[in-house]
Amino acid sequence: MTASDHPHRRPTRERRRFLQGAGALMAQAALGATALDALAAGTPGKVAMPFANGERELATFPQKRPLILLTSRPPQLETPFSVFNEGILTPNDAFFVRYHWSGIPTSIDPQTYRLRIGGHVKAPLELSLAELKTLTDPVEIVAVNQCSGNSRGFFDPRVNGGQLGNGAMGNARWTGVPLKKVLEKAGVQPGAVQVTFNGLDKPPLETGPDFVKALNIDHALDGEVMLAWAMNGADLPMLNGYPLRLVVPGHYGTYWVKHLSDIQVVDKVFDGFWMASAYRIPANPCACVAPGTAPSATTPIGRFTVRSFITSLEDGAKVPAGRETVVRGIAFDGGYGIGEVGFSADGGRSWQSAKLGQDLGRYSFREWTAVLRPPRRGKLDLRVRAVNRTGQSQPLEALWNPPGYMRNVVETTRVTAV
Ligand SMILES: Nc1nc2c(c(=O)[nH]1)N[C@H]1C(S)=C(S)[C@@H](COP(=O)(O)O)O[C@H]1N2
Ligand SMILES: [Mo]
Repeated sequence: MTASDHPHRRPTRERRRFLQGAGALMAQAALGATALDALAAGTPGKVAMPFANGERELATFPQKRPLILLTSRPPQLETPFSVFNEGILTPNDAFFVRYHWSGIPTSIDPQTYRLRIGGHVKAPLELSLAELKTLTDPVEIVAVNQCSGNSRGFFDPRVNGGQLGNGAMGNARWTGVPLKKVLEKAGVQPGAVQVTFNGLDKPPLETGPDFVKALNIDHALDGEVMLAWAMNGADLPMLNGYPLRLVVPGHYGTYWVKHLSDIQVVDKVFDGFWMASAYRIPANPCACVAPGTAPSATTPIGRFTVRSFITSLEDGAKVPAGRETVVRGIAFDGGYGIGEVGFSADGGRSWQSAKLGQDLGRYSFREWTAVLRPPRRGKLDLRVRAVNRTGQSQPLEALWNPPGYMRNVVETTRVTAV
């Protein structure tokens, strides 16, 4: 089955009306602060995550369908998990939203917007959006964006931070130019060590550290890191970084700086708060420590761990006994590509190889399907475990670290054959 075979959800009347409203906003590439409040205020429903204090409201923000509300100032929205069964690409209006500071841009004029490139370069640049789009041939890549703290709500013992379910991830086709081309135009000077990225959002008070991220120079010049202005064939939604964001394939969302406005080449390791103090993981192969303990050394978070999910059946679903049910899901990793997906219908005692779907590239979600045929009525523990092309896989017991990052335990979906 391919992405195009998936039944796409028909827009309800409500949704269509909202999208029309969002279209009007999109035309001006603006989100009024009052519009944000008014739209967020109309909560169309509630959901409950399967962990303590997991009750959440659904909220509609401009250009977004109802999403799971974590915070409204700044907007932090999670994708309802059922969306991942709609198709392999996550629709823009369902894509999750993560910000650190409430000072987010609500209106950006694409005519006056500029991207500055400076620091340890031969010729500092200032590019308009139009200049950037015509600098070189645009490139496209399908890549997963996932927050480091995706699934944090499942950590046991619990940890501080946004109590996310599994919806702080999404897969999109990104269009833009390789960062390398822009850096080459500016001319990187010998002695360059890292490149820093800053966006137009700001902390509400000047004492808060501005959200600035850095990549090592080799990574920044690898030809894959990209400055993207479109996702899934449309302008970036405002809340996903209009008019330009960094796309760092295979790497956690923290590096995917939104509303990107300033790039600096630096000749030492950047020591800003969001690199030196936050988004760091235990510096050991599992990025884990014994629950409740602290790591002795940390390092900046990097590539995604391997993950896989069942998307076609929810916990508590009923399946027919004695008949076949095709179970479907997704798998992804940090960019080596999924090699194999194992599916178990007996809590991990026996495994069958799932069938892999269309390959949209090694950074994309990979669809898988497996046939379930419960011989008799009763409860079933369905498990899914992916292995990437370098042999990395998922642990059977959850790994733990203090910030609640990189969760990738083998997932269990409990269903009943009836
Ligand atoms: N300018 C800016 N870019 C940002 C952030 C931010 O707070 N400000 N958060 C980062 C984090 S932690 C994540 S997970 C991703 C989320 O991308 P999304 O909101 O488009 O889903 O954006 C990243 N880029
Ligand atoms: Mo994140």
